[in-house]
Parts: sequence; C-alpha cells; structure tokens
Amino acid sequence: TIEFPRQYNAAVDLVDRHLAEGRQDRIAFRDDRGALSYGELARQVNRAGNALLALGIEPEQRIVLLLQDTTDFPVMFLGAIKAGIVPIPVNTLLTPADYEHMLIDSRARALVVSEPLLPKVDTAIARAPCLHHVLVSRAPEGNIGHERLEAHLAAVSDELEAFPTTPDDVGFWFYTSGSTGAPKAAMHLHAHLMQTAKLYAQGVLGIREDDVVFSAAKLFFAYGLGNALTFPLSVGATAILMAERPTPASVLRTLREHQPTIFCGVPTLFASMLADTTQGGITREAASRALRVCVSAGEALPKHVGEAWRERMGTDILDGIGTTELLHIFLSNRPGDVRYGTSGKPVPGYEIKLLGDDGQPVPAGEEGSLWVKAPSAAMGYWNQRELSLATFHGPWTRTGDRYVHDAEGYFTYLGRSDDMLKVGGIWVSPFEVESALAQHDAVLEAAVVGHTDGDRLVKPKAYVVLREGHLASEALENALKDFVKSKLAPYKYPRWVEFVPDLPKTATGKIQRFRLRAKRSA
Ligand code: 3SK
Repeated sequence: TIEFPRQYNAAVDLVDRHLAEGRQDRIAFRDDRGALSYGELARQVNRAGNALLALGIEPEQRIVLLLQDTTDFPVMFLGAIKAGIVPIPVNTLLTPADYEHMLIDSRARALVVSEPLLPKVDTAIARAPCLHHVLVSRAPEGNIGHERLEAHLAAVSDELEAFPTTPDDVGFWFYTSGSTGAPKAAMHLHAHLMQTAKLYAQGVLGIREDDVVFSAAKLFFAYGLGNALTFPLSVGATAILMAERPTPASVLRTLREHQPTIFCGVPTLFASMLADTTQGGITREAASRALRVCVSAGEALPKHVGEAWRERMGTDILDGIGTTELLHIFLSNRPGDVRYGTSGKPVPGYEIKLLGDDGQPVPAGEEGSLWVKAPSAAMGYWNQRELSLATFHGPWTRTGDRYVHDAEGYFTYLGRSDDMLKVGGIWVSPFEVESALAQHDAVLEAAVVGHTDGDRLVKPKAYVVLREGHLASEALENALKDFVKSKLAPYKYPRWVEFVPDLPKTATGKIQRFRLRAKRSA
C-alpha cells in the first residue's frame, strides 16, 4: 500500500513536486498551440485556483469542465483541486439534456467550457440554479455572451498556497451511466490519482520521466485522464493533447508529429487504424518509431486486432479493464506477458474475485461475477444511496462484468450482468436507445441489444415493431437511425435496424433480450 501524509493535496504532488525536484524546464504538455513546461504549468495552475476563489467559489464546491483536450484542461482541473474545489470533467459528446442534468445534479457553481461546445449548454446554463459563472476557454475575439477564461487567469496572482486537504478528501467527480436512470457521479479522493499512477502506470507500464504519452481517449474519460494527465505528471514525463476528434488520420498525424513512446486508445480506434489504407496504411515508420508500448481499454480488445497491430507496428497492445468507479485499470496484460483475447492478470495492489450465483468464488474455468478490492474505489455516488449500496461493499466493488479465469491466472471477459453496452469505450444503455426509438411515429416498440461488427466489436442493434400503416424499408431504417442521433449523443445510434412482427417477452411482458442476442448468432 502507498502511504500518504495526513495533509495531502493531489495537485501539489502532481505539479509542485517537480519544481522542488528541478524539472521546471521540462515539457509537461504539448497541445495544438504549443508547449507548457512544468514551471509554467505550476504558475497556470495557481492562476486557475486563484481565479476560481476570486469568483467566490469555495473549497468543496463543484465546477463542471466541458473542455476539449487542450492545456486549459489540466490547468483548470489541477487548479481547482489545488484550491480544494472539486472539478467534474464531463463527456464532450453528450446532448444538451445530459448537461442540464449534470449541472443541476452536481449543483456546480461554475462551468468552464471550450468555445465550440458553448451552443450545447445554452439552455442548461439558464436552467441550473446554482450555476453563477460561465468561463469560456479559447474564445475568439468579439462578443461571446460570457466571460473569457483567459482574462480571469491573467487578472490573478500566479502564486497559491494549496488548500490543506487530506488524502481522503473528495478531489474530483466523474459522471457514469447505468442501465436505467440518469448518469450518476462517482466521487473520487485526492489519493486516488497517485494510487492509479503508482499501481498501474509505474507498476505495469513502467512509465518514466523520458516517456512521451499520447492518449486518443480524451481527458474527460477516467481512462484518458489517467493516461494523459495523472500518469505522465506522476513521473515528470510529457503528454500530447489533441483537441480534435480521434480519427485514423488525426491520430496518425499526431503520432508522426510527436513520436510518443506510449500510445493509448480503444479497440474501435486500433481496428479502424489497421483498416485505414489512406497514406499507405499505418506502419511503425509512418507513425512513431519511438513507440514502446500501446494500451487499450474501454471494451475487450479482439484477439485478431492485437495480433495484427503487433505484426504491423512491432509493439504489443496491453489490453486491460478499468471502470470509472475504480478510476483506472485493475486487470491488465503486461509487457512481455501478453495473452491476446484476455484482460490479463490483476494489477498488483488490486485484489480480484469471481463469484458464482451462490456468492462463493468460482473455480478456474467457470464464469463468475467480477468483484475488485481497490485502493482507488470511489467513495460512493453523489446523492444515490441505493445505487452506492448496490455497488460498493466495504473495500470491495461489484463491477457488473462477467469473467472467467484460467488455471494460469488470465482473466477473459464474457459480457455484462446487466444489459449495458460499451460502444467505442463509452457506456450505452439499451433502454435509453429504446426510449428514443419509441418516440418515433412509426415505432410501436423496440428492443436494443449488442451486436458484433466485422471486427467483433459491439455496437447497438435495434429490433423494431412498426405501428399499423407503416412499412419496413431502407428509408425508414435510415430515418430511425437519424432520429436517434437527433435525440441522443450520436455514438448511441443503432448501427442496424431489423423490423420484426413482435418481440420475445416473458409471461409478465418483460422483453427477453437474451433471445434477441441468441438470434444474432443463430
Ligand atoms: O472502460 C475502461 O476499461 C476504463 C479503463 C480505465 C479507466 C476507466 C475506464 C472506464
């Protein structure tokens, strides 16, 4: 276990420590606009903390960060933490209704938003009663209707004494989706950032000061935050931030330009990079010759994708699994010990158990429900006692994943115990997609399940029963896809729509999704 002093502020450990250790001129971040040294980062973090305090925001109050991956993200995240204020990074791909929920539920005092995302929060800003300040990051000249973050940072001192938090103080939150209900916030502690850095990044990846890390998974994910903020800052390394959407072209360009040594992605991205043939397809020479390790999480990495990447790039992808509740990866393959098609073995410092339906540990070869004893487990969900009790059981967390382990100790993912889907590394609730479909005039009822694409990656598939007077057609199929995209975050739309006369149901009328799942493999 890692010992923390009783007075501990995560921002001091991740930023100010490097000044005391002589790293002020090393580069902490590079983004689309330039580089930020550790010295400059420390000063900007102080300005961010001072700017929030100057607005009257108090330690323990929350702020929401709706930010693209630029240096403003670490500056605001760490500045808030240093001032004892609790930042909540939120997914930039969501809908106005999602942001309204998060701003109201969290009672955030301030919102810091990247200028291109401002239209998504217009209505939410007007409706959130506790929200007093909106600061816009990287706003162009002219009237934007809100205050500029840059002006606030420029107006305050670059010195700040850290708020005297403890390792057990709530440091930051992350919202996460469940199969039903609105997203809930997992509350993480100051100690959790360094716990994940020491156990996974230093212990498994062996991250070092001379590493350059690029995570295509964004900082607003718990996964991306660890990869591109906590882990490099834990050792004085450099992170590359890319504001734009990760596509094979943008990722390849960034790899080529910055020559990272560690690259983190999700299976969908690795598969699409391998499939992309523009510019002659991805090769080690075209990407980064410096690469020493790649990391995948978010959903299980198909075996053939890992093998093809190793063949093409000469480096392994270390597949692992983490959750927002546990902050980062707790089961992982290791350098020199990769078994593609599995999530590897427990990360030292985390304990794993697989329980059968009787609540007893299952032997090797038998399926069980995954529980993790984790030093980085959230202390609960904000304002959600029932859900917290169902997930956090003393030091153990029930993840909801189904796994099997073999006699050599490798764990293989089998699916979820609820109906949740991971699509491109992000949770999708089938119920939410079904409710969106049900709002269409032509739809009587719908059921959504996971269906694997050509790369054996899961995407939503909808089975739809039409109302009388409506006929199945390709045009209607496309219209339904567009309809869902207009109602929900677009990544949630069903990639396939199958029209059926009725849905399989229990005697009490509950949809039998397992029958629809079996149908696809029949
Ligand atoms: O989805 C995952 O596998 C994951 C990995 C690391 C951190 C957070 C998450 C959700």
